[in-house]
Amino acid sequence: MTKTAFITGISGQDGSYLAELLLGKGYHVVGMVRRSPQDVYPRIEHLRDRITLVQADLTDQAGLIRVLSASQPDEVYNLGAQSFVAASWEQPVLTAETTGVGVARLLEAVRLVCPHARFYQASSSEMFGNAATTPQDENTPFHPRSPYGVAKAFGHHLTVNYRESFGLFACSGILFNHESPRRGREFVTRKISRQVACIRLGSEEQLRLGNLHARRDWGFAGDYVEAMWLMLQQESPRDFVVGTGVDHSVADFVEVAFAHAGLDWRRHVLIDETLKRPAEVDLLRADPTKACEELGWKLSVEFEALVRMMVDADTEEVNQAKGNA
Ligand code: NAP
Ligand code: F7E
Repeated sequence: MTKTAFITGISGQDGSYLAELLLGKGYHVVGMVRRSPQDVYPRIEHLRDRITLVQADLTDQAGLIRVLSASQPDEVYNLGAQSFVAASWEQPVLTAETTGVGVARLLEAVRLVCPHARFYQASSSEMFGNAATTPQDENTPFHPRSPYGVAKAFGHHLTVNYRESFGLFACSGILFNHESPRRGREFVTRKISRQVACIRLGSEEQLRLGNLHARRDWGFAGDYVEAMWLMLQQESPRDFVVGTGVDHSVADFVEVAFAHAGLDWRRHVLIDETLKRPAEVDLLRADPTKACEELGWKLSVEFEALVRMMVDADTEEVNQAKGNA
């Protein structure tokens, strides 16, 4: 029988890759989007005739109950969130409402409407924040450093709590940074790849960045949605850390990206103090042993290949835009 998967945040980076993965496995995919006057969702336009889109918002309880009742899913993936860490200091209450309390609304809707559905919560390495130990695994204590990290910690604990309280098949995936050519342009990797493409093609000269010393564990988003799906195929619900196990600095990303375009980054990068965060997370590195051993999860793209993939995709996109102008 065809299974139905329900995805919040389908218009985002991960939502688009997850929808492709699930369509390939024969699922009926229902994606939840916020109402948009343009009715255009660029990352999933190529899938529009194969998926069902429904309109609702993580801040609206009744809407979540309505769309889950109508779709009666077998699996629910909660990827919707205000996901930009820097914005969470400017909009802490919105971030709490969407990224934190939104999880409570969705879990309540699942409990009331489709309690047998399997539930995936998109938790984040930002919950570790100022972590006492490196690398971080499923037992590392949380010390979030941003309103976003705090909201994600609430969502994580509530997911575990609904599993323990109501017996829901609810899993929390603690995912480290994952990137792709579909990454939002405000995140540092895409900001770099996009600007390198513009500099390479002569339409820009400078790239303004904040803290170049921060270190992250960066992987390819296409690999990480596979881990989400695998978590919901297990016999029992559990939580998993997903990452590459290798960290790099923002400066490393800059260097590889500019070198790939045949440019010297020192001639183009400026430090802008206003881009530094009120509280930084200096270092995150995953210990993905449990995901590798128990889910059989594997990486397919290494760091340098990821950087090159993003620079090449942006070069093509910027080139095309110039041609169309
Ligand atoms: P993304 O590209 O920013 O996508 C976020 C999605 O959430 C978008 O589809 C957005 O819709 C939707 N959304 C925002 N506010 C909403 C609301 N009030 N109601 C319903 N939907 C709403 O994020 P991503 O990189 O794909 O990440 C997916 C999830 O994983 C997020 O929860 C993120 O916090 C988490 N995560 C990401 C990473 C990473 O490195 N990418 C790592 C760990 C965890 P619009 O298109 O309408 O804005
Ligand atoms: O920042 C530094 C910045 O915004 C990475 C989200 O997907 O991953 C992501 O959160 C680092 C930080 O990602 C700029 O200070 C320097 O140290 O790309 P980012 P993030 O904050 O790690 C986690 C796992 C999530 O869950 C989140 O949803 O880069 N940095 N200069 C900069 N960052 C940005 N954005 N822009 C700069 O100019």
